[in-house]
Amino acid sequence: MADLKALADAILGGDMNTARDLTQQAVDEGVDPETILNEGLTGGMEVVGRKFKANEFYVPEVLIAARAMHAGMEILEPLLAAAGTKPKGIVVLGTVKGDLHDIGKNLVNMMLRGGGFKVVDVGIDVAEDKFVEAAKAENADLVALSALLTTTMPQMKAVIDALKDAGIEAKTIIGGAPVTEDYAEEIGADGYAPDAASAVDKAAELLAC
Ligand code: B1M
Repeated sequence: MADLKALADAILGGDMNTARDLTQQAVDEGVDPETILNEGLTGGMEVVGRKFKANEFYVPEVLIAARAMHAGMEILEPLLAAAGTKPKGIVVLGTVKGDLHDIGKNLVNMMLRGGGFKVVDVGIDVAEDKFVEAAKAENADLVALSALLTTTMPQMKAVIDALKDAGIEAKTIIGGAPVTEDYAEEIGADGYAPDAASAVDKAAELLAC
């Protein structure tokens, strides 16, 4: 019988093959894909996020857990799409113009996906007009900005201003090593998250989901 707790544990342990097998088994046994997602994959990633925040997990463990989650998601995604299951929200995510750092951004991407959000990753060195374009095209609920350099932080304000000028009502969240809660307030961002796991909590808070 499908064991979603074992699936969550496989995610936590980064066991990609077991995660894939248990997801397939649950699907074959007729378990609702959304239940498999919420109790198995997202359930596992939630614990990963908590451990990461508590410094019990480090970047490699998170990456390995995310890889296991992706193995399950590959099976579930077409089924969820066919069933018309809506993500918790649509997030446009990128590293701002002039900044090539993407490791933190990619972690945020994985954690948000693990948390049930659809993420449109626009990449690195992304100018404000590209964020605006993507937010419009995707009908984004949230625009998430990463910056690792003190010299590129001001670009976050440029993006937020450009979104406002374009009349886009998506919420904004910022993060990255030099960024602070105070800076988020100063530039008019709706939220700040110090790490990838907190980004999921903040996204859920901002989108009330
Ligand atoms: Co660069 N670099 N780097 N670098 N680099 C830093 C950031 C730096 C602190 C190193 C230092 O001098 N001690 C320094 C910045 C100084 C400053 O501005 N105050 C620096 C510099 C100066 C530079 C260059 C200018 C160096 C040069 O060429 N002279 C250059 C700039 C290039 C550019 O971007 N235009 C440069 C280049 C590079 C590499 C390309 C070599 C490489 C990037 C590779 C890559 O990303 N693919 C690199 C790296 C690896 C680093 C360090 C060593 C590590 C960054 C990292 O990936 N950390 C970094 C020093 C350090 O941090 N120890 C450094 C791991 C990652 C998981 O953490 O990205 O902080 P982080 O993400 C965290 C949180 O910040 C948060 O969540 C993540 C984890 O939970 N977070 C968010 C991030 N984005 C978020 C978004 C959110 C929420 C949370 O919501 C949307």
